[in-house]
Amino acid sequence: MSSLPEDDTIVAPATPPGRGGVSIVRLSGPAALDLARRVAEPLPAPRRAALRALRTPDGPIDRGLVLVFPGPDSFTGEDVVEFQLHGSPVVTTLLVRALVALGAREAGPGEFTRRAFLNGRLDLAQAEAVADLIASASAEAARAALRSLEGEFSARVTALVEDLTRLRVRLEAGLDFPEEGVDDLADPELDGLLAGLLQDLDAVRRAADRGRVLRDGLTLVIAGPPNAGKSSLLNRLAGYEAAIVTELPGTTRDLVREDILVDGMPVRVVDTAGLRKAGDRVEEEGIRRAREAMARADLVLLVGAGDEPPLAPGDFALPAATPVLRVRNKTDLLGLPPATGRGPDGLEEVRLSALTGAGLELLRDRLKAFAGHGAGEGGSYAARRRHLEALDRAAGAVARALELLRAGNTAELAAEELRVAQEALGEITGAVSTEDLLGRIFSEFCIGK
Ligand SMILES: Nc1nc2c(ncn2[C@@H]2O[C@H](COP(=O)(O)OP(=O)(O)OP(=O)(O)O)[C@@H](O)[C@H]2O)c(=O)[nH]1
Ligand SMILES: [Mg+2]
Repeated sequence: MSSLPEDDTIVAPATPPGRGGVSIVRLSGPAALDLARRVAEPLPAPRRAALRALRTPDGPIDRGLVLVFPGPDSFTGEDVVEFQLHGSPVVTTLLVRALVALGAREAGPGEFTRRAFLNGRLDLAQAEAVADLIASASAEAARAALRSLEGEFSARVTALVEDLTRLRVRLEAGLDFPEEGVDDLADPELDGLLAGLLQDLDAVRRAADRGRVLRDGLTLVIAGPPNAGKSSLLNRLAGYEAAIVTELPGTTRDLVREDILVDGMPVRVVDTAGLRKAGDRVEEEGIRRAREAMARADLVLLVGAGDEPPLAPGDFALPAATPVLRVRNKTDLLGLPPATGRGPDGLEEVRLSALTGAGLELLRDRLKAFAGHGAGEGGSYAARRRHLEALDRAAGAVARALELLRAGNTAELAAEELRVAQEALGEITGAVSTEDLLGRIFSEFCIGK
C-alpha cells in the first residue's frame, strides 16, 4: 500500500467555487482540532453544530457553524473539522488561507477520500464510487454509484475472492499431501466448483459492464451509405436539429457528436459521413473519420433505406467484435409498419421512419436493452474499465486453471492461475494496490473530496 506520509493536516473548500447560500471548508489531520481552535474558540462538542465567530490574528472573517468529527469515526478516519460559512468565495478563501498560515496544507484532488481509503474507512471500489456518485449524469447512474459506495460491488468481489481462496486451499492441499490421498485429479467436485466460479465471475462482469455504460455512457455510431437518413435519425434521437439534413447525398462530411439521454441513459451519438467512394478530399477525410469512429463504437447503427437490400456489416469492413444493429429506414415510403426482428442473415434489425418518427420507441428500447439499462437482475454497479479488466483477467486465469485440471496432472499450474485470479480481484477493492494506481484514481477527483 501507500508509503506516502499522510501525517500533515489538509484543508480545502468542499463546496464548488462561486456564490451560494453556504460554503463549507473542511480540515483533516492530526492538527485539525488545534488549528480549528485558533480560528473558532471554543470548539463545540463532537458532532454538535455551534455558531462561532471565525477570526484570525488579522481580524474577523465570518460567523459560521463549526462541526467537529474526531477520528477515527470521521470520513477520513482522522480528526476532521467542518466550517459552514456564508457562501462567498472571498470569505471561503480567507478561511482557507488563514488555516494554511497556521500550518495546514491545501489539499489536492481526492485527498480526503484517499485518506479515507488509506485509513480503511472505504475500499478502493467504494472510494471510486464517491467520485462516480458526484459525477453521475442520470438517476440510474447515481443509484449504481450508491450501490457501489454502500459496498455491494465490493461484497460480491470479496465473495469471489473467498471462493477462490477455498479452491486454492483445496488444490494446494492436494499438492502438499499427495500421499494422504487428497488427489486433486480425483476430486470430482473441483471441476464443478471452478465452472461455478466462472459463472459467478461472468454475472459480476455483466453487472459491472452495465455500470460502466451508465457511467461513461454508450457510444453509438450511426453509419451507412449517403442519403440513408443517418442525420435525420440523429435529430430524431436528440429531439432537435443537431445535424444538417438535405436530399443531397454527401451532406454530412465531418463527425457530428451529440450527448443525449435515452430515458435517462447517457448516450453519445456520433453521426458520420455517408460511406461511398469520396467525391473530394474533404469527403474522403470525413469517411476516414467515420470508419475510425465505427471502430471505437460500443454499438454501430447500420442505417440503410428500407427499400434497398439490407446492409451487411461485411460491406463496411467493420471489426468482427463490433456489435451492430441494422436500421431499415424510410418505412413510410413502403407503407410498412415499424417492427423489430432479424433479417434474412440473422442480424438484428429495426424498421422505422426517421422522417415520421414511427418506430423510434422500438429503437430506444433496443438501445436500452443493449446497455442493460433498467435490467432488474441485481442492478448494476458504478464500475470502471479497470474493474472490467481485472474481472476479465480473473476469469481468464480461472478458465485456464479449469483447462489445466481437465488436461491432466498439472494442479500446481492450476493453483498458480488461481493465485493470479485472486490478485486481479484484489486490485478492484484495493487489497492489492500500487502508488501509481492510487495516484491515477484520486487525481480524477475534485478538490475538497
Ligand atoms: N421518406 C423518408 N425520407 C427520409 C427518411 N429519413 C430521411 N429522409 C430523407 O432522406 C434525405 C437524406 O436524409 P439525411 O438524414 O440527410 O441522410 P444522411 O444519411 O445523413 O445523408 P448523408 O449525410 O449525405 O450521408 C433527406 O431528404 C431526408 O428528409 C424517412 O424515414 N423517410
Ligand atoms: Mg448526414
